[in-house]
Amino acid sequence: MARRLGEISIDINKQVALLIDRKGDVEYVIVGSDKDIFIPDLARFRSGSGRLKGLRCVHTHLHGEPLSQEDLTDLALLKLDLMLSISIDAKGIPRDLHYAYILPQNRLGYSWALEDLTDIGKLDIDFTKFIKELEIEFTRSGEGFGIGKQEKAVLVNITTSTKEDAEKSVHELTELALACDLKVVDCIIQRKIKIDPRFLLGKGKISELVVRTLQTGADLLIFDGELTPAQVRSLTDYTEMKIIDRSQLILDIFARRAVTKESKIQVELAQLRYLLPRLIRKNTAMSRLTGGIGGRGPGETKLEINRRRVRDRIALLNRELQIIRGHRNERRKTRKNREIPIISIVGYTNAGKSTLLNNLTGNHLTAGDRPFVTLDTTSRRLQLKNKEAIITDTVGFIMDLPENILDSFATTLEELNEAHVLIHVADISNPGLEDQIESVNKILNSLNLTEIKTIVALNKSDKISSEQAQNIATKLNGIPISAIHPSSLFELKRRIEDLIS
Ligand SMILES: Nc1nc2c(ncn2[C@@H]2O[C@H](COP(=O)(O)OP(=O)(O)OP(=O)(O)O)[C@@H](O)[C@H]2O)c(=O)[nH]1
Ligand SMILES: [Mg+2]
Repeated sequence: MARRLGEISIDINKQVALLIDRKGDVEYVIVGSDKDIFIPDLARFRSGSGRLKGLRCVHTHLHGEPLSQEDLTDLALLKLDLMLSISIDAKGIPRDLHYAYILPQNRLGYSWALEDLTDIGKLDIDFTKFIKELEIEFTRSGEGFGIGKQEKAVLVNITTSTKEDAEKSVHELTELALACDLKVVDCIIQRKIKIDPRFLLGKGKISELVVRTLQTGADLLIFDGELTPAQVRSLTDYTEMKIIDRSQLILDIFARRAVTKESKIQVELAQLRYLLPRLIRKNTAMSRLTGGIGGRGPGETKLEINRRRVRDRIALLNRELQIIRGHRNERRKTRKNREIPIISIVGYTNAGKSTLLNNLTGNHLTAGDRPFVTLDTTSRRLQLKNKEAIITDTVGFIMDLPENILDSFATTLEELNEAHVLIHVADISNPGLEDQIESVNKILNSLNLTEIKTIVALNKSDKISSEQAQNIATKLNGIPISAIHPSSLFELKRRIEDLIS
């Protein structure tokens, strides 16, 4: 077959390639140029997580060159079993031979193995045995893909800012992924001067990424940041992987945590708003497949209906929210008539807001070392020296809170307007403390809440030395507290009393 390929290649002065399956059947014959080949879409062939495509590419090279960078990129991106080139001499006779395959684990920094043979006659592999053993090794390095229920994720951060910022951001993304019950198997950070608008990464980096997902048996890639619908599509097409972004991850956590009717509706609204522009995008691709030019294909009609359904659902949910809020407004009015001061706790997620409310009031709201435990606003009575107040716990904030979430929770958060005092709780032990305070302030600013008297409570000060805590408190003009030690709340209570009397 190699001889025949050589004759044809010389005749037409073009590379010729065969894609051969595991049974040895030729699935494709591809004619390229004299320097390269273009492999068609192989989406119909198998390739689950951590699995190879089941196809090997055997092709001719006309100028005695070894495997090209593009050959190796194809190997990785298409998850081919093997990429093999045969050099053809001027008479079309096969001479030396090069092949490469993806390694189950990086070896000496390389993600693939390259083999060169000076003579095609020396080629001696039992391919069936070879590929079986390779896949067994993949299974092992991916710790048995498909067996555990927990999905595995590779995190990807592409940034134009500093390495430290990227690392902090990835650390937070890891927490978010854990909160979604995902297992983080790898993190990739790439700093760039300019980010490619279509794929975000260079081709070489993407193929490296795909190899890493193969090696670790990962099921999905999570991009740190928000991807446009077009980016999700081109990345999905290119890598054949499930791609999600940070916003989607946050939406997912909210969906898992929502307990009350109100928060469930708010989260569903946020999800639908996130989905809507993406549905429209899919529509164009669909109509290309199903509809004729200018005509309304069946697929298009169906998606029109889907879009209308989404809009109808959004309208319905909005009406339900109105009703729920009506009830709450009543309650709030009675409170207002009695002129009870309201203190609202705000702050970054996981800062200890619920723990603080519990210890100030002797309540038992759910607290936990995960982001977004609290989604609902809860009010409790707070007995001060000679006054009674209402204290409320709210949903936590996060850097770059997705717009859809902020919109959906806007009305809940507007209630903060009625607060006489805000307690801004921040985690003093977190290396990102100042960034977190700033992003909370940004959100407070966008909600027009900067006029309200605010106390900065620097929580978890038990985790650092008291000297350190005092220094930070002076610098940021806050009160160090430890919500788990009620005895540390004395100063905070005194300040609250001062502000509401
Ligand atoms: N060491 C220490 N841990 C604390 C302190 N306050 C809270 N924590 C812990 O921090 C974690 C988060 O506390 P929560 O009260 O749930 O935080 P939150 O701000 O309500 O978080 P979300 O509702 O998820 O946004 C929990 O595991 C608490 O036990 C503290 O003063 N010191
Ligand atoms: Mg909470």
